[in-house]
Amino acid sequence: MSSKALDYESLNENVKKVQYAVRGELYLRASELEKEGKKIIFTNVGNPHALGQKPLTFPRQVVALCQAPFLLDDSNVSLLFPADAIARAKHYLSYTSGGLGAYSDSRGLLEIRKEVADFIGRRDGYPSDPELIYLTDGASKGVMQLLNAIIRGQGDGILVPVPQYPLYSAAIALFGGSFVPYYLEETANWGLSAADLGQSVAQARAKGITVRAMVIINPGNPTGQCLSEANLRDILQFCYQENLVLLGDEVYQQNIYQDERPFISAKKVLMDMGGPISRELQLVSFHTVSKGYWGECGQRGGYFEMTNIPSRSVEEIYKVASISLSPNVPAQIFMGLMVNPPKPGDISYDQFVRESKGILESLRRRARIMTDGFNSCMNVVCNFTEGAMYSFPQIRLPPRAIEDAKKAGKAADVFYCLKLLEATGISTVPGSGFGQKEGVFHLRTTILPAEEDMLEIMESFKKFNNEFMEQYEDHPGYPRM
Ligand code: DCS
Repeated sequence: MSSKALDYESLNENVKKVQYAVRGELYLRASELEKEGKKIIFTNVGNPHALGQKPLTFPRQVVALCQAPFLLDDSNVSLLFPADAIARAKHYLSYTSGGLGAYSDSRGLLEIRKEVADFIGRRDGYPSDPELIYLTDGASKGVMQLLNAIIRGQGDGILVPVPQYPLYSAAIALFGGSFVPYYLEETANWGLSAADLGQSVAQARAKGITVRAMVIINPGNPTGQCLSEANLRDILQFCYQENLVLLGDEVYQQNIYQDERPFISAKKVLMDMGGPISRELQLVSFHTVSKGYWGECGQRGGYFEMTNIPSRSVEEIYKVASISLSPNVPAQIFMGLMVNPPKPGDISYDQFVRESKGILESLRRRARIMTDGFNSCMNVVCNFTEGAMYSFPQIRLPPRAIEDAKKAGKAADVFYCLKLLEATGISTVPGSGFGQKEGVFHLRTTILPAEEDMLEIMESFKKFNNEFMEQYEDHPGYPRM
């Protein structure tokens, strides 16, 4: 009998090739254990509200009113909602034709794109054009739209940092392109060098691959580093020389936990450089409502901004966005609120600042507790989480542990993470899901568990880890790192 199109054997091979570790084997096992009644600490996804983070009040008030506009006609509305939230909801509703239940333009509502452009202008000190800003269902959809537009076939390569967030490897596989890794240097705090970049491109070209674009994740996921201005300049120069589009994933721009390297956007550095590069280098930058102190992952709101992309290509990207009709309209409003939050003097301003600062300061303390905790463990070393939402400790697995993993038919880091999960309920992602140098093992955890639980979690991690290491070291207790 001939196979049917949705039989596994006859599926699109690109679909089968996709791997996505953040919801992979560890996550599935954790879900099973949870069903059996074990308490699981889900640190595998950067999903702050799932770990207890409370939503900011003002944006939820505005969106609640937009979702239930009849409340605006209720005589009690001003007892339940502050006047600035009411005014803002009316303002947003006046932009839509039919409220939140109606499709918007496929690029998103123009007025919200203008709010985004104003935000970018204030942030970078250079004007931004709302016609070059598209709103999306989370940053993921934007990244996929752009990769889809760039990748023409297997001969097209995309330069991606390793370790990387697997959206990139997965989407490149799905669209049938080639993944071209460039390695971040752990001993240099996950920095990158232009020389290594050149080598990665040369190696890909030797295999007949046309490298078309380069991805940067700043601040990094899973690595947590913040790129310096000098680093960004080198990257831009490199892309210019090599004729690459730069895809700047800047979803963690609000998540900064040190003062030495504040977030600087690739767009600002490009504009600061001036000259031909600033008018010619093609750059697309991504942002989201899922991260920062918003953490509104479930709302699925994002945008991308295109710089130096010719208008015919912008039109084509618009056409493809139109196939999905419209990005989520409630999410667009979250985006408007994120880029244009309450201002000094507004009724909701103090509360907004109190809530957002509270979240950010706590994340900063948690980043420190986690890094210090990991560094106090046997055979574990961890760079400080300068930004983003993750810790990415290196786990130096003894040879006998690696052998046992092989016997169990598991990658060594998967083996370690599964044992950690069974022993402690801590659900992490093995480093191999993000790409690893040969023979080097990591795990990724978020820094998102509640602050009051953090010390206990790190204690339980340490107890498991040190017992594991003692069990597998040939000379237990020596050497310790
Ligand atoms: N880019 C990076 C670097 C991310 O880490 C994520 C989400 C996204 C884009 C996409 O986010 P949205 O589509 O929600 O805007 N990070 C995932 C992760 O590693 N854990 O949780 C989600």
